[in-house]
Amino acid sequence: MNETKFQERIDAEKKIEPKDWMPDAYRKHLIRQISQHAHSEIIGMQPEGNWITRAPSLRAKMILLAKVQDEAGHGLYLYSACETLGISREELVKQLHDGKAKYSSIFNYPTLSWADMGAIGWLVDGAAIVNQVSLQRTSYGPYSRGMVKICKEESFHQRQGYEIMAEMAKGTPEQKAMAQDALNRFWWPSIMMFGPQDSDSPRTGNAMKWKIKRQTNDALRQDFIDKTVGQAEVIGLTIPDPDLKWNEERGSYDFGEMDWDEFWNVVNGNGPCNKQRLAHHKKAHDEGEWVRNAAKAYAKKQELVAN
Ligand code: BYC
Repeated sequence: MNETKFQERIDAEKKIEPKDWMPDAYRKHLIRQISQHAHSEIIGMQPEGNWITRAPSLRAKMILLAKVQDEAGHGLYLYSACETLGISREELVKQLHDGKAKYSSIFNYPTLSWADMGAIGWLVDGAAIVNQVSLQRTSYGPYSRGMVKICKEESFHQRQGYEIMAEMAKGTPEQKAMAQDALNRFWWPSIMMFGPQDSDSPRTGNAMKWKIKRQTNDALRQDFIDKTVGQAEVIGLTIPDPDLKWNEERGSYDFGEMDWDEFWNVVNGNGPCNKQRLAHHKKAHDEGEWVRNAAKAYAKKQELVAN
């Protein structure tokens, strides 16, 4: 297969599978995106893991534990999908530790109160779903199939977050204020998850041509905002954007300017928690070395027994 045939296949909505011929640039683009997605799931366990020991009830603790475990599972599906492109898990983790691979900007913000668990589930998982529902139709087979399973679990996550916010919003004035404060802090970083504006997004051109991305950053961001504003209204919370206004003509909400300096600062490693998140990952990785060695030794033994 050559590049023209490859593009024809993409245009005909046929999936590309691991053993199919693909241009090197397509393979590299996918390795970058899928690995960053995997790292986001794993690093994303940290801000929520922070609240497992302080959940306000046994029920809340069980739900949060299950959610954080799900995120680990999502990371594993995504690392596996990425490995089908011919890169090892060790190399992927090394790229994360060396700062070569990114992970979602959102996880570089601290979680200061229990309401932040609500805001993350509602907004961060909500934003992730909007992106991932679109990625279910991505052109690379293993990534696309991984997204189907991940989206099912994400909808449960989104609802658990919204439930926390709804409960707190109808609680005492202090609880409602905590929920509003979490929304105030997480709103802008959540809509930044969709990446830079289309005019400033160097990867979008190829991603759309190869149908890796099915919608642009701005289209997905708009979709998320349009879905979420009404949900805030239902529970009596206010989206912290004075420019947010329904635009009858577009059939969508207009919204205010994001702080792009803040966005790039966080993406480039200088957000409030970047150093802490990476240091924690490295420490956990080092401490887990004996587990990886034991697993490898066991696999080797099984291989010897089988032969
Ligand atoms: N954060 O040309 P662009 C979750 C980078 S986690 C950091 O638009 P692209 C969850 C971008 O990588 C959900 N970096 O790039 C887990 C690029 O840099 P490089 C995570 C960002 O790839 C636990 C540069 O900026 N979801 O579900 O076309 C608990 C230029 O950007 C960000 C995914 O990863 C950002 N926000 O578009 C709860 C989805 N935005 O690589 C929830 C898969 C941009 O050239 N990924 N950059 O050095 C994607 O859909 C796309 O990669 C993005 C960016 C929309 C993120």
